[in-house]
Amino acid sequence: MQIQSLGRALTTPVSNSAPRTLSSEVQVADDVVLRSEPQERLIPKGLPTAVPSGVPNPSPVEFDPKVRKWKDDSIYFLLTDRFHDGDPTNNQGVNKDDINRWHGGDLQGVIDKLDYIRSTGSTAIWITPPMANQTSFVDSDGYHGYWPIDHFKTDERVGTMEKFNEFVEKAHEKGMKVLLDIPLNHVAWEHPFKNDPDKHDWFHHNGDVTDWNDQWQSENCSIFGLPDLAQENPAVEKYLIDVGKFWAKTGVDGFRLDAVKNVPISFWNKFNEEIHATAGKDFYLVGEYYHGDPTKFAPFQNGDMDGLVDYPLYYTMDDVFAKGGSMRQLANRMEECDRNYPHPEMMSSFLDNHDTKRFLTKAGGDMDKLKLALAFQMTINRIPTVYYGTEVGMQSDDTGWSETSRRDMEFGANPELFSYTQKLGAIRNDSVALREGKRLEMWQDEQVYAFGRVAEGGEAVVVLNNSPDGQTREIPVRPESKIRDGTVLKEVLSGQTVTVENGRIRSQLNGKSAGIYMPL
Ligand SMILES: [Ca+2]
Ligand SMILES: [Ca+2]
Repeated sequence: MQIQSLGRALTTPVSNSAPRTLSSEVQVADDVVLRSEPQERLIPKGLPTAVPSGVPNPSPVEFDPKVRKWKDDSIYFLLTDRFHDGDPTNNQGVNKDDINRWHGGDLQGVIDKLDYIRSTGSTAIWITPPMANQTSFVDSDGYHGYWPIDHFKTDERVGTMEKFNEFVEKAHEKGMKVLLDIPLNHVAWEHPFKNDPDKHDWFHHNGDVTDWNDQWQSENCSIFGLPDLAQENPAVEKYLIDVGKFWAKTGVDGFRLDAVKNVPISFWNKFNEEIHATAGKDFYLVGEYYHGDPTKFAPFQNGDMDGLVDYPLYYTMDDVFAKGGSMRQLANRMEECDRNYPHPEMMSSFLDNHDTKRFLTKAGGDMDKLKLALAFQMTINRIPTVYYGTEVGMQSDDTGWSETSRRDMEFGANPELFSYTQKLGAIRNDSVALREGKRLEMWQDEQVYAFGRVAEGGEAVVVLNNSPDGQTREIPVRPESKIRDGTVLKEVLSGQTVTVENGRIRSQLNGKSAGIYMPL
């Protein structure tokens, strides 16, 4: 969550949303089998080990989402309220003419579109928090999910807990993982704990953050007056760990942890350790740390957080691909990030999200810039996250972009771009080199950047031309590569072939385009 996720003042209260006790865990567990053992409890009933007929399977990558490693996945991130309205009967206060109000999207809508999501090439779905949210706050609604008023129940506008369980089970049946977004920094203004005299010390009382560069303020002050939880209080720590265990037991495959910067790292170390102990070491814990300095990220991955959303790389992709900066800047940033991140392959790359202007808008609507950036994102050693609508060219407004980045999904808006996104997804899913290979620098100049991906089972060479004009480079093969003179490489986006000569790959690329070369 970033500042733009928030509203401005208090209005309509949500009725009697007292937090449930953890006895609800039993209720949640009804849809899963073998509840006696924590690890087995996480395996949904009827999980297939092969691709069912009629299910789009874009790749030979391991189908079973409980077996497939997260580093082999790619993530589709959607705002449930803005994706698809599959059940109009749960709509309350819907006003689709107002970008800040509820729009009616729900878990049934996501279930209805599972085949669509899978067809993009994505193998995991990150949804915004489904917890019960404060209805509204002055001129904004809690449609985004980051104003929890009860961490232990779903929001009825999003769907029942039974519907949530159905969503997780059906996503798994189609070979997709579920990444659940959880806000643990704060609660909504009207959360019943806020005015409970016994819970005064559950919150910080230091006013709002005024200096975002002050780490003490970031952790101990409020964001727009949202009651800021005191995670250093053992009772709060236990409560939030119970929240995590509650949702882990629904069978989801990981958490996206909101506002990591606003909570002490000591809490995250404890929380993540406990969740991994409950849900297994492969349960993906990825944090939102809003910072551009890669040196800040290592302590989290050296603790028990598997990955973070890669903001340092995001800023550089923005400078280079959207704004036409030098490819040397990108190469330098990749080197810096990979040197500082203990596990770069577990970091999550992104071009845009619900807290940023959409990439295509920053690129002035230039589709070739978006395609080039997507090609980079899908071929580097990160878990790629695609924000809903990117695949059909959705844009924000230049002003008011934080809200307009969250417009209703426009299915089918740009078939050509959709097809290109699908192709990139399939190329990544089909290639063990692109998913798991060691990344090797091969070439950098102002316009062109090239790197290799080398794995036991294959390799790939990626060349990116950021110039508006066509470019040709003769790129030396790395000694670590099995590619030799006479090796025929196929450029898998165009289908053209090139033969390696004199230890070099001759790459001819149109302006703002990518080449992904693989041995035939
Ligand atoms: Ca609905
Ligand atoms: Ca805080």
